[in-house]
Amino acid sequence: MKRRDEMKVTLILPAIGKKPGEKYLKSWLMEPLTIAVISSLIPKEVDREVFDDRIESIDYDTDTDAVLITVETYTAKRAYYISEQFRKRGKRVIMGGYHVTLCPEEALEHCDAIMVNNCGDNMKLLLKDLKNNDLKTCYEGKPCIDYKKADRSVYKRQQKKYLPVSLVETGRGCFHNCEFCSIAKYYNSGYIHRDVKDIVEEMKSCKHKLYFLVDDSIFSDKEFARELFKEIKKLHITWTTQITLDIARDDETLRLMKDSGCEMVLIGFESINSGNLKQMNKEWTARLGERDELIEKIHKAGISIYASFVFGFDEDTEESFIRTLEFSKKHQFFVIAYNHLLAFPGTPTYKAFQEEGRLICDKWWLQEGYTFGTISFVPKLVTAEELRALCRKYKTRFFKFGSIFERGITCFKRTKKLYINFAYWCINILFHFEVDQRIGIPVGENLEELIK
Ligand code: B12
Ligand code: SF4
Repeated sequence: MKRRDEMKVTLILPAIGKKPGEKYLKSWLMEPLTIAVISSLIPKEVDREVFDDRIESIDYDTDTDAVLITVETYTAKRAYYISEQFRKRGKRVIMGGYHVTLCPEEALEHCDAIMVNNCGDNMKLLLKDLKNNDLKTCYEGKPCIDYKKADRSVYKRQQKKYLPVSLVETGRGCFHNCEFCSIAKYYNSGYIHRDVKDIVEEMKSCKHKLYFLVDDSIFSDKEFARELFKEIKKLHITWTTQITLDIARDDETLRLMKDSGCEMVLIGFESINSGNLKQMNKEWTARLGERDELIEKIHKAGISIYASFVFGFDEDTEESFIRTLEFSKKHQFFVIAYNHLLAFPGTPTYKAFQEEGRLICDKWWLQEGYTFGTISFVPKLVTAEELRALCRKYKTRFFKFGSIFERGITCFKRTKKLYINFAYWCINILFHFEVDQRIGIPVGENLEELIK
């Protein structure tokens, strides 16, 4: 219960959905960094509570002055439901995040106010208006990343339920402009990073010794990346991040990265078909030169690769899956993602599909009965159902035990570090079982159940 004179806010991370009677998908259970960063922007004198919808029930009757909900496209349906519950009880609801920035009008139909773009200094203004009962409908943030340290105290209650990885943000945005990517739209193809000192100080305060440096493309600012890697080296830790393939063209930075404890990088290859890369405006990766050679360089530097591919572009057929699986096996990737293309609102891909009349449902994220893995557009050379089945089929092949075993031997040859080999087996076995677990998860459903 809050004191009469103090202000209290309730921060909520909505979940995507879950199958009835089952727990939330394990690999989605990372520390809720967005909530920790928002909390760090709220002055100490304001009381706060957090509900992580993925793992706990939300108390809709909580005594609070305002409810702040972060919204991604996949969580929009659930966010709107949660908002409705609070508004029915007379509480004010404010929403922010990717989906709200990309679809502000839609979000405003479901809450009292929105924050567009990053929060930063605008949080103070929002809290002042809340206190004075003068809430505006829209707060326009700007791309920024100027906080000192995420407030990790918000994880404490539920720490054991999260994956044992510390998320620390280093940068936001990316200079590229891939047509399907929400980040390109949200950050207007720009990149911003935090101060190296702040990052390192925050890393020192983290619980786990394995770090995920949250960045859309850490090699966007080479000077910054080099300086950061030099400082991280002093911490003697192990880390991973998202990067573009062009890192392999810079031997010196690649070496610094490895020396500072980087053991794996996530690279979005998206497609090995040049026509598809052209369609998505990512043909620059093909222009980098021999893709195989660059991958080899990263592996030779002692860094594993989490390779991400997207299927459903205009030249994709089953042949693309066959070739991608061969490519993945040839390079013995640590782990892969074979996702289907998604038309995220606000992206050029969305606009193109809409203009071509290829969207099966305009607002698929709110569609009744929509499940994870459902294709929301009409692909060119296969049907939507075939595309969904092909993603499942080839993921299953990559993660079958024989393939895990074979790649496990390569992993051991590439690194003798026991914890990396241990991580390899844990992740691959988890993904083996999750291929079917994630397909068909009803978006926005079964989240009031007690099993979470
Ligand atoms: C870490 C991460 C994950 C993790 C954990 C996700 C989680 N929610 O816990 C994992 C690996 C599990 C994951 C999975 C997926 N992810 Co992800 N993920 C990220 C990543 C890299 C970082 C998220 C983060 O912590 N950011 C740091 C915080 C501080 O930034 P922020 O969220 O933008 O918050 C700031 C502002 O937006 C604003 N704000 C946000 N909310 C609110 C609320 C209020 C009230 C206010 C005032 C302000 C405000 O203020 C904050 C501070 O400035 C982002 C990309 C990115 N750079 O953010 C993608 C991203 C969020 N993921 C994305 C996607 C698509 C997915 C998947 C669907 C991929 C897939 N096909 O399976 C799944 C979905 C599962 C899920 N959501 O749990 C997309 C979402 C696009 C969209 N339109 O919604 C993003 C943007 C990546 C991209 N390239 O487009 N993801
Ligand atoms: S390189 Fe990655 S982060 Fe950058 S625009 Fe393309 S998909 Fe988005």
